[in-house]
Amino acid sequence: MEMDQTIIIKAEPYPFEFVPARCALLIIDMQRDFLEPGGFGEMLGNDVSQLRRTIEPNRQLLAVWRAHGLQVLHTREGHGPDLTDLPPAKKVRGRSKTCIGDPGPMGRILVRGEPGHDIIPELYPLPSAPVIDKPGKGDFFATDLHAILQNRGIEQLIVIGVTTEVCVNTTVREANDRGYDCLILEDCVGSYFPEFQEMGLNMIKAQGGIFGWVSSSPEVLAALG
Ligand code: TIU
Repeated sequence: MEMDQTIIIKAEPYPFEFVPARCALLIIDMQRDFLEPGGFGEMLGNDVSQLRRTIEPNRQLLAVWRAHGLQVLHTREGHGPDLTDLPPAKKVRGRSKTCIGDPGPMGRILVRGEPGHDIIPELYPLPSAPVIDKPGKGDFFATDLHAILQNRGIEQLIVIGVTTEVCVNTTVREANDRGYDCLILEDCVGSYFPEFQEMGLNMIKAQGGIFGWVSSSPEVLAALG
């Protein structure tokens, strides 16, 4: 399979056509604090197993994507150690006793440089892959992501990561408004809440694919060969 040829993948609401060389794999916020037992997500009472089921399909897809020499970008949600980029409204949201910036089970919660903020070892970025650090839920807000994608000739995104209804949905909407086609892989995105997983995907593919397409990693792996 030539990576500059168009590939067609079975997807909803209709097949997704893409040119791998112009398509990046965007891996959203697969961070220890969201996914690991004992992290921030679990501390808030969330069921991390709902996210952890995405690790193995993501790992397999990442390995194949890298083997074809295709582009990968990783993102991390978090804030600088002085918290100057943390809106006060975000800090106090949830009225939790422990909030962003406070000491947590894996260092200061969602602070750059702390163990819990980093990406899980199973999907750790190669030194050559851009890692976008972002203060918000959307990957495009207050980051260089759009410029990086433009500079690399990327027109389409395969989006994987967590969580489906929060950072994945926000990012797909931002990407759609900037002119990118987005394919979301349902086995590679996760929500702490099964009903939000289902509806988060439905919202993307409804109305003729209002924000993008939904498929699964086996379809992409089969197409790449
Ligand atoms: N990455 C991401 O989705 N951040 C969140 O805060 N997600 C929640 O579901 N809380």
